[in-house]
Amino acid sequence: MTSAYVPATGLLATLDLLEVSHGGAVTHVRLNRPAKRNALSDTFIQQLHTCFLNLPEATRAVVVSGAGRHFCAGLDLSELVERDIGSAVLHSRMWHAAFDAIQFGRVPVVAALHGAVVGGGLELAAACHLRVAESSAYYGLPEGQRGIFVGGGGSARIPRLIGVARMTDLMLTGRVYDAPEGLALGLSQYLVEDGAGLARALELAERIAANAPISNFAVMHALPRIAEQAQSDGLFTESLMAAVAESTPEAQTRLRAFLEGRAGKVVKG
Ligand code: 1HE
Repeated sequence: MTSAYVPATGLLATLDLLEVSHGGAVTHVRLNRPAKRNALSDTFIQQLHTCFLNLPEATRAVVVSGAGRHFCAGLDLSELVERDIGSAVLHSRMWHAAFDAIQFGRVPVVAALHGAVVGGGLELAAACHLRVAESSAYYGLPEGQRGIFVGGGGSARIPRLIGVARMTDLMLTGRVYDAPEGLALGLSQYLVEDGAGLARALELAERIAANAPISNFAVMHALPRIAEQAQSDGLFTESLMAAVAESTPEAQTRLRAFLEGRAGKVVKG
């Protein structure tokens, strides 16, 4: 499936820590620093940010994967030199901006995970909208052992996936979850054999890309916000979002297609 993908040109092609390619409406962003297990240097974070701010107009969904034996080893520890408090806050905020551009960007993002998904690598995976894990994937937050704390949005995003108690356990004890545990706990939504993750993620992304953009937007932007609202506020937000989506010409076209027997039925997977 990846063979149909063509390398990005222009700005995205200049991002040397990423390998970006396009296959129609799906863009594949591969973390491309395998010799360092895709450890996230400052430049790497900036390139990810640039990439997600500059996705082509035609992109409707993205897949993020990692080159080499691991998805991502997290923060590049070699850059963790002494920082004063001000620059440490700005460093963390740089990660937040980049990962917000993923979570609250224009299109849904599917992560294809294998090997180590640790520290900032897990924070990156948590900023994506769906996660497909290969059997080799494992999850950890070694920040506790390194004498630091999460700074890439993990404390806000990971408990929303697995709960505060499980994140506390990962950080205090250095516990590592394997791929089946990750599936059961909600770190991934899909579990596939080794080597099958990227193809599955691309297939899901293609399915996502076929949805109406306004529906995908609502899922990405309204769902997490409604989850944080009081129920009555959430219900009101839902009504507004539903009304916006329903009133688009694309919704009208799609509804008519179903009623006239021209659209697919919901069938068992
Ligand atoms: C690195 C990093 C890194 C590898 N920063 N250089 N993250 C961690 O604490 C995880 C640290 N890494 C590991 O536990 C292991 O490297 C792995 C389990 C991910 C992979 O093991 P392995 O045996 O495949 O590779 P390796 O031999 O350990 O590493 C290969 C090279 O990558 C080696 O460099 P080389 O020059 O000796 O070849 C490693 O030093 C280098 N490398 N991981 C820098 N993380 C916003 S806050 C986020 C806070 C965090 O993310 S803390 C968690 C950091």
